Amino acid sequence: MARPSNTPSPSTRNKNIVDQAKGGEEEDEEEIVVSHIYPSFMIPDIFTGYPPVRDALVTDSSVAQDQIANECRHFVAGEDDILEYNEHGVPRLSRDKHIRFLHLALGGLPGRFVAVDASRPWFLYWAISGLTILGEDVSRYRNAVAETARSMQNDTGGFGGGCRQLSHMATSYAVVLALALVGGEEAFEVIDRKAIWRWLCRLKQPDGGFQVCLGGEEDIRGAYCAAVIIKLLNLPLDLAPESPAWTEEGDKNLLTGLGDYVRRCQTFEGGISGQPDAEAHGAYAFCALGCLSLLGHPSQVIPRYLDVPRLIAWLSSRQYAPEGGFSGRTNKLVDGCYSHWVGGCFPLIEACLSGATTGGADLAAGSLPPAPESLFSREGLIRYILCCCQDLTRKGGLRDKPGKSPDAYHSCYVLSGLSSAQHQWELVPPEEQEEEPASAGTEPATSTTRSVAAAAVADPLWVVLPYFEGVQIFDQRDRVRPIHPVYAIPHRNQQAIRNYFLAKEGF
Ligand code: FPP
Ligand code: K
Ligand code: ZN
Repeated sequence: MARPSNTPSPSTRNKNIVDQAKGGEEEDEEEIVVSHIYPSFMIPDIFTGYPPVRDALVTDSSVAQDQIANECRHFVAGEDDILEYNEHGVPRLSRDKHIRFLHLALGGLPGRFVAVDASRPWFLYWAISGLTILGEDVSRYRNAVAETARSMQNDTGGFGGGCRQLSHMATSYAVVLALALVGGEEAFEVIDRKAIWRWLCRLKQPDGGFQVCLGGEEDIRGAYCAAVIIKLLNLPLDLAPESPAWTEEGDKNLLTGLGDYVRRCQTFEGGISGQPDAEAHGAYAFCALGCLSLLGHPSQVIPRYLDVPRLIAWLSSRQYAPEGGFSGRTNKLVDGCYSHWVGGCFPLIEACLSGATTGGADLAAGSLPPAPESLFSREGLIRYILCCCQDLTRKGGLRDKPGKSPDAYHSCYVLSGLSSAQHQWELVPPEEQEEEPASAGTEPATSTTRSVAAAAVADPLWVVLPYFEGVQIFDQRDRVRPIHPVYAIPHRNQQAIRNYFLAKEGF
């Protein structure tokens, strides 16, 4: 149902904000329309009104912010004519359209895509991951992905963006995840593990971090991608002598100093930057938490290296109202992809805090309080995703924000974010973990059955449940598949690839 015709049109305050932002005319008394509560919709005021606190200083950033808040409010407040809202003011997930969009993204692309040729491995991962989250069986792409991956692999280790392109940490990460998603021996056997291990050794730096390619920049993407690759492929941690981090004493390995490198990326704002002394950004917060979560039990490792309360304050500041979605950094706009990069941080933070109740989090300076029920507004994020990020006018697919075109990248990460908003992940505390069997995980797509994700006894044990609040604002049929909070693929796929390589002796 679209907005009932007897409901008020967008507010006059709405116009005021835009005028003011443009540095416009003097207003005597700003007319404040508190909210638009449509009798037939149950939409909390926070998503139908305007932010109570606004920066009085008009800048390009504040103008852009007001315009986007305004535009998103229209969709979130139940005013759009194309969206069909349920009684909570939330539209359905157009699953079939998005599935079609992502299958098409795996086919031939128009000529202008030549500009992103070096990101072909990413397109593989984004489309296949999006399809997986939507419940599609992607094993039909096994052959094609294996062949494409083979053409991108270099004898000197790792995967480039295409045939004979330089190996890069990001493209290698994307290829490994795409192979894990299609699954099966044929896909796993493409990977030259010995070569990728040697290549990672050459990228490892004496200060603990990783370069993203030989002679390239060292940043936190390198730290996260390397940790994921090492874990999924069960690579040995020993350093080859050609590593810049190798020492004669033999006291360093691939993970030595990695936590300290991540620590140096936390900024004065509390967020995480790509490299020490740069600007905090949500994508890098996810890389930091993901990386640390692979170094041991998150409840122990995360507080050892990060100021968690300051990080939580920064992460919380990323969620806006009335939009409901997340921004990537201070004074910037909401964007659907941060549903994953920022939204995906919360399960890791929650896991870190849940250890606090059991003594897992051993902070030198005092202990962390236990996590509250939820550290962000799942409802707000779900509203932003379903109201603002679906392109229903034409071909389907998910997008950054209204007015932007859908693409595979945003489709993948908007859906990943939807998945984390719809599920609750719990981590078994380290001291209880030994008693749990390292059983194969099964996924509760829509049920309330607990499932256990454990690759090996030493790996942190994640348990996933569908998340239910008092009132569920979205249709139960729109609950998407859970994905592992660290690897961003279903835990069944994560286990399959890791177990495959765990069973191998040597390379
Ligand atoms: C700013 O873009 C974006 C960044 C500074 C970082 C982007 C990095 C990632 C999305 C992923 C990195 C992670 C891996 C695993 C490779 P912008 O200025 O266009 O957007 P903004 O205004 O929202 O900050
Ligand atoms: K952006
Ligand atoms: Zn984006």
